[in-house]
This record gives sequence, structure tokens and C-alpha cells, in this order.
Amino acid sequence: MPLRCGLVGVPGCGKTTVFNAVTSAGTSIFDAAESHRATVAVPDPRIDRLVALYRTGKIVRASVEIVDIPGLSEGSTAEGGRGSRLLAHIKEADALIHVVRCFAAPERPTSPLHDIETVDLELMVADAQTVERKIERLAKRVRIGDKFAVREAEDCGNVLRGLHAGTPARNQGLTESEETSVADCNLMSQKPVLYVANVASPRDVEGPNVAALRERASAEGSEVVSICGREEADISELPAEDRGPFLAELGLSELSVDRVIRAAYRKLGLVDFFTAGEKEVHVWTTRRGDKAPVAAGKIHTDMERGFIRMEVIAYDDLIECGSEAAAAKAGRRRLEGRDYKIQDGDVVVIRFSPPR
Ligand SMILES: Nc1nc2c(ncn2[C@@H]2O[C@H](COP(=O)(O)OP(=O)(O)OP(=O)(O)O)[C@@H](O)[C@H]2O)c(=O)[nH]1
Ligand SMILES: [Mg+2]
Repeated sequence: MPLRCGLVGVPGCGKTTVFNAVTSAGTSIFDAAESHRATVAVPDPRIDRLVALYRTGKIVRASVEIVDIPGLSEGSTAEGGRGSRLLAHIKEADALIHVVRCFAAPERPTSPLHDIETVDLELMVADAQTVERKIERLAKRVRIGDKFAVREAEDCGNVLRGLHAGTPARNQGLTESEETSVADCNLMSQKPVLYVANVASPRDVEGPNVAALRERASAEGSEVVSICGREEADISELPAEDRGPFLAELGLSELSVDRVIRAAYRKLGLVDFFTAGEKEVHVWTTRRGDKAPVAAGKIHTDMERGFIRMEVIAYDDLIECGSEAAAAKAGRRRLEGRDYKIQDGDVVVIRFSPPR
């Protein structure tokens, strides 16, 4: 399943505009009640080199699904059916891309920090209800002194107090035990957040709104990608060969989709590795630090279960040597075992025993 990023933000902050800029989907912005989704291929210049080297035409890229979720304002998650649909979209996301309006709009002050708090508050109100329900469910077992239930209820109580104090779960510095205890709650305020500053012109990137946003993001260990949403959404509707001069006016050489997805990868600690041959070049995504069998499991669960070893050539070594055979001759092909931590750009062959 591709990585799923949900676009959140207050109404009118430019979510649909940014969605279009990133996915080139050309969705109408007048359809604000509905969510939209599109899958974008993760750009990676290394793929072209691998395709040339293996003389193959078939490429399977990594992809990210982007979901444009209707705006969140005070009380919107409590609005019966619409509210619960909204929540369901947010819950299914692996990460949230929080779009923050940094452009001037008529009759509305530009207040990025206030907008962020509005969204976080909605997520926290809904999360608090989820945790409260879990604590209620545990009550019976707590009364009869079930040790595990007591521990879980205590952990949930800590998280709940944090939420009531206005700290999103992602910023509460949860202990391992607390994380485990709330794992089945799938808390929205616990999801990793990347901020997109939606600005009117490249000049604004140096302005006070983006600066305030950056400070806020870095305080919680996150980052900000600035986009001229409207301009880029317009440019994305042009044929690729006509975009150059318009992008240049924004000081860009390509659309910002690359920057957004790379930042999401960093935020989530994701890396890509490859399987490559005459048949195809295939990109796989896993978490940084995952061991070889876990990475192999992204290709097929049998490969994880029956994992024996992994043959690895680092992308740079492969390109430098010019072929697998040359890399092997130069001693750059490594045999790695179960404890090997996969590295971004590894080109791998998995040896495994298939199930009988
Ligand atoms: N000047 C300027 N206007 C923008 C920018 N991005 C969006 N807008 C305008 O802001 C308005 C709202 O944009 P949308 O993309 O519909 O915002 P949204 O967040 O999807 O709104 P809802 O779906 O209603 O919550 C539209 O009139 C856009 O044209 C931008 O980067 N600069
Ligand atoms: Mg919209």
C-alpha cells in the first residue's frame, strides 16, 4: 500500500490548490465538501540511470497517495455524519500535510499560528473522546485488579491529561509504554505532521508569517515547505514542456511535488531501495533502520519469513562500476544477513527459502 498523506488545514487555506499543485489533478476548488485523492509517483533521478544500466523499459516507482480532506474549523469534527467522515479521512493517513495560509485573503486576517491551533484543537478534542472511551472500556478490568488494564488505563490517563492541557499527542514525548497503550486509538494528533506554507509569491518566503511558522515547526521537530500554491496549480495544468519560464519566475526549476514528498520521507524516516534486472526496475519503500528481512517483507511476506540473506550493491558503487558483474569483481557486492540495516539506494537480490 502506498504511503498516504492527508492534507489538513482550516477552510480556505488552499488545500485543494496545493493538492492540484502537487498532483497536477486539476480538481475544482468549488467542491469543498468532498475529499479528493490522487497517487503521485515519487520522483527519483536514480531510476533513469538504473533503467539505462539494466536496459529495461519497465519501471515501478514508489508512490504516495495524497488525500485532500475538507477544512477543519472549530466544532467541525462534531458535526455528525460530515464530522465523522472527516475524521475517518484523517485516521487513515500515515502522515498529515498541514497546509497553512500565509497569503492575504479578503476580510480574514493572516494568522498562521492561530490557524494551526484551530486544527490541532479539533484533532485533540476528537482524540480525547477516543481515549476516554478506551478508559471506560478498561474500567471493568481495572476494578478486578487486572495489572495490565491498570497500567493501560494509567497510560491513557496521562495522554488524556496532555490532550486536555492542549498538547497534541505527537508532542507529548510519550513513553514506550504510553505509545503501546494508545496504539489502538490511532490518535490523529499523534500522526507526524509536515507543514506547507502556502504563500502568494516567492518574496513571502522571507516574510514574518513563514518565519513564525518555521519557528513553530522546528519547536516540534518538524519542517516547513513553502509553496506558491495558486501559481503552481496553474502551471501544473500546462504541458510539461511549457512550464519552464513560469517556474523560473517563481525561482524554481520544477514543481514542488519533489520537495514536499522528500520532506514527508524525511519526516517519516523513509528510504527507498531497488530490485533491478532486465525485467524491471522496481522501487521499494521502507523505514530507515529496518533490518534486511523487514525490508524483504515489503517485496513479499514469504521473503521475510524465509529470509536467508541479501546481496547488496550500493547505488553509487553500481553506477561507478557500470554493471553488477563489474561491481562483484571489484568486491562491491556484499552478502548481508538478518542484522543488516537497509540503506537508501541499496540495489538488492533476496535469497530466501519459499514456503513448502
Ligand atoms: N493569493 C493566493 N490565493 C490562494 C492561494 N492558494 C489558494 N488561494 C485562494 O484561496 C481560496 C481557497 O483555496 P482552496 O484551495 O479552495 O482552499 P481549501 O483549503 O481547499 O478550502 P476548503 O476546501 O473550502 O477548506 C481560493 O480562492 C484560492 O484561489 C495562493 O497561494 N495565493
Ligand atoms: Mg478544498
